[in-house]
Amino acid sequence: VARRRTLEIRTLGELEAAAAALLPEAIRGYVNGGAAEEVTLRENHAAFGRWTLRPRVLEEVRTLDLATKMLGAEVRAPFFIAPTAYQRAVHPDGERGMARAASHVGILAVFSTLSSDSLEAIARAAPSGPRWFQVYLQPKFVDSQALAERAERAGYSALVVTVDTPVLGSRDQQLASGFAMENPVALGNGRNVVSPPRPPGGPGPRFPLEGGSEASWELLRRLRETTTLPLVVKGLLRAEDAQRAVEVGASAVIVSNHGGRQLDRSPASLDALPEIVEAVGDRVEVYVDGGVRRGSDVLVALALGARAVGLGRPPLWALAVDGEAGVGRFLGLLSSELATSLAILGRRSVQEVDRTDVRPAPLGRSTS
Ligand code: FNR
Ligand code: LAC
Repeated sequence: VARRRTLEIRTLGELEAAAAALLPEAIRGYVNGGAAEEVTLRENHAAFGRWTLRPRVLEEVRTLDLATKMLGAEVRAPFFIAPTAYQRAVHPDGERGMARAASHVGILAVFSTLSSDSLEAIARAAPSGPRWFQVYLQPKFVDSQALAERAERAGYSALVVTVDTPVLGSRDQQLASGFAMENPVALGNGRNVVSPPRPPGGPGPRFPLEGGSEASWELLRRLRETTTLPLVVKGLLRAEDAQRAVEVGASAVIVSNHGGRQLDRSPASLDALPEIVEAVGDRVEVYVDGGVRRGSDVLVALALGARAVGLGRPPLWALAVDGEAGVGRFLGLLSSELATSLAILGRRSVQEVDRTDVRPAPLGRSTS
């Protein structure tokens, strides 16, 4: 299949199609697949269609400002690259290309414990960041601590602890495509870094999770005490969990269902956002990821109280299509869509967007 020239790509939808046309089936199944029947995967995007944006007219919008701050650091737009594993599986530029493209335009990128390049190599590729490191709690706490220390030394400015993955979800599409989780690309952070365990097999009644981590609120508190980096807790869908995360010292939370890859029938991330903003939004920054595909989606999330939104699959599609240049193109596209929507909404700055800018769509409105 011929690669499409990136410049011909005008929307994230076209990017998805271009990536689908060139990725081998197994990699496509891994990237695009969700858990089980993929109800949550579909709902993630559909949830945005349940809100309307309310334009304000004749506002002075000649200069548009997309910049905001995330944990005190200036970022050029209120969206970031969510952590995704094994980026070299989609393109040889891998995490280093992703880091360079994001850093070039001042967009935050978060890198996974399961990166195909080492966290140090990623940092060297784009020394100026902004850049955070995502931690999967390891079976032994000392190994999680070691990852945290390496990230701190390499200049990452926050730790994102993903807490929604005691075991990987049942990924029907991924399995059907033939993708094997075991070592698809060399793990950049070392052979002893483990991925969350695969779902247990065999008849019950007891399922020891081989290679599982002793994740607990107490361990999160210990991690908090052993690092000077701010802690961001990723993968929350309930107000009471967000409260506990703040109690153990999180500086921010990411409302997320892992891109619909974990528990099918868990709520769309956007649907869980309001209760979490209500519970902790006055104390910590709240971000959300899952299903963001348009500049107008970003505005809806901001209006509902998110400080910024993460994108997981779209930057991978961009990387697949044209490596580092593709990611640059993707970031440009989303920024320009966001600026367009912001102007027509009648807001000069993304920081001015508030709850009055959205209203629930009338029931029965069709969603995408
Ligand atoms: C992910 N995600 C993820 N999250 C995480 O904390 N660590 C990881 O290693 C990964 N790996 C990963 C791989 C792939 C292929 C995907 C698609 C996702 C979840 C990711 O950070 C994010 O929560 C979702 O991808 C957001 O949903 P969208 O933007 O893909 O709809
Ligand atoms: C995934 C894991 C690795 O979603 O986070 O595939």
